[in-house]
Amino acid sequence: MNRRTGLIHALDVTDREKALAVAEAVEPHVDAVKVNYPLVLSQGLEFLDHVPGTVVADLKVADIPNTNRLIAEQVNRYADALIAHAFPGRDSLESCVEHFDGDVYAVVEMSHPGAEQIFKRERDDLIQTALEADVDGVIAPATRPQSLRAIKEKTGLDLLSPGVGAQGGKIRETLEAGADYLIVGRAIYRADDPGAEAARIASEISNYL
Ligand code: OMP
Repeated sequence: MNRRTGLIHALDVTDREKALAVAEAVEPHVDAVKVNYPLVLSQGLEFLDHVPGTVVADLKVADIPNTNRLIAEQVNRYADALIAHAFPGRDSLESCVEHFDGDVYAVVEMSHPGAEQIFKRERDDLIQTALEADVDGVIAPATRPQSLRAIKEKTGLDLLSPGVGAQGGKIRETLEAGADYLIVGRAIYRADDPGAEAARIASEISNYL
């Protein structure tokens, strides 16, 4: 993905008109729009054809290699990047890398409090799996800048970081810890003026990149 603003909007909106309006409004200020199950399940994969700019399909693909292949082949037509879990293992992740035409990003530590239970403990193995599968970047938490720093040091890969805003992560801390892109959802799509809020966040990011 080409970094222009360092901002990715998580369009976790299920209403069609609202999703279209937000996608249009944020487009000048973001490097990509990330879509997740709430939007894909409510509007269908075909809806992604209406999202302007670069589309990241956050389907957190996490299955056996053959099923991952089938998923990647379905998403190829609709998205420029795909998010997959590293925990099913190297063969599963490699299947995404092999069969998805765009960038593949692997989740190595999640941002929510429950991720302390398993992800944090297994992080180094997940990083190793991501590196062996030759992914294009990793997803790591803005809610834990120390983890971010360690993940950046160990991978040297592009780091896409969710958790700024609604989950408590801070823009400056996250970028200083090594994030290359911030993934921001609710702080933007719930704002009175999502376009203006995306512009404001992109401008703040530009101070630190
Ligand atoms: P907000 O918390 O509303 O800014 O949204 C964050 C977005 O990032 C949502 O789409 C989450 O599903 C996603 N996300 C996380 O919040 N934490 C993670 O550890 C991983 C992701 C993700 O893979 O994008």
